[in-house]
Amino acid sequence: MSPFLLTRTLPEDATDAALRADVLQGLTHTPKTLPPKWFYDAHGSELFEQITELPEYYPTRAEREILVARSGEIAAATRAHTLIELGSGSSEKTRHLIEALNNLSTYVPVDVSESALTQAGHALIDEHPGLQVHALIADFTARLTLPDTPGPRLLAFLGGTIGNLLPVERAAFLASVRDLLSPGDALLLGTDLVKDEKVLVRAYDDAAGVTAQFNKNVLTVVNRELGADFDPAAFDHVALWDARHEWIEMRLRSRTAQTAKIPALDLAVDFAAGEELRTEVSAKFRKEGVRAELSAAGLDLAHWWTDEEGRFALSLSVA
Ligand code: AVJ
Repeated sequence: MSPFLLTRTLPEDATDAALRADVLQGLTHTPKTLPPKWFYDAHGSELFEQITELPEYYPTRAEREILVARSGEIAAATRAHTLIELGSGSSEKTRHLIEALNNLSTYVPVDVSESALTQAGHALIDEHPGLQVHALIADFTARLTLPDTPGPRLLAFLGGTIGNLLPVERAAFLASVRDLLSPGDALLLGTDLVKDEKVLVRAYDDAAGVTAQFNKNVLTVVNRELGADFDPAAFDHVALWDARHEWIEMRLRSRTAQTAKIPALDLAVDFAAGEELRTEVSAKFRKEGVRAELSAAGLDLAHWWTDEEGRFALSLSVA
């Protein structure tokens, strides 16, 4: 069997249909919203890579620190033969896990980006002869059908991306993850933790303005894909801490009263001066909250690891 298999579970035009539906829904609703998944075209993915290297953006470094320190323990606890990774992107941090998992035969990266899957998949095969990579082009928030691969399986969802889901969406997501697991399988989940408000806000409003560019890039995506005429410069980047929900919100604030046309939807969207469009929720967690959410989905928290500074956590839970 070829060491690299690629399965498309999304129809070629699914992305376009989903974008149209999300933009129509989100921009005709009060308050206006757009889901964060549309940040990640090629340019947005490049900007996100830059964010992960900013001095203010600690989550990537903190999670890597935990993976470097704990991969051996994760391998011993799971003895996984298959590693499944949701939202694998460049698979950069996953390397530490793949190297530590002695019994690993198969890696299943799941991402919406075919180019990221192909690139990362071939690089990993070069580094690990004998590793089978079965990449899935899929949206991890949709119902997933996984290839039949040897167990025990470790399903990893890293980066704190679960924080992009609202609490009800998280519950549904964790329940569907639980359904994918068999006895003996495990979930490795990355969660950013509640901390000082200034540290959190700085991580989403960096001095160099990269996060502001990343935020505004969603307007560029809508312009290109749906023929819209948003002027990104007519919006300000906003990052704020919602203490009640314990999440960071990113918004785009309209500098003036303006109207954007979206021809593909036959839609004109009015913004009042100062009106805000919510583009991202990034929830921050506490150990007991994570334990409770896992438990509600039928998963038992077995290990909880943080970086030295206690900024970010990796949890291992079992079905
Ligand atoms: C990729 C979802 C984990 O929420 O921290 C980074 C995305 N947004 N800066 C996050 C993001 C603004 C990131 N996640």
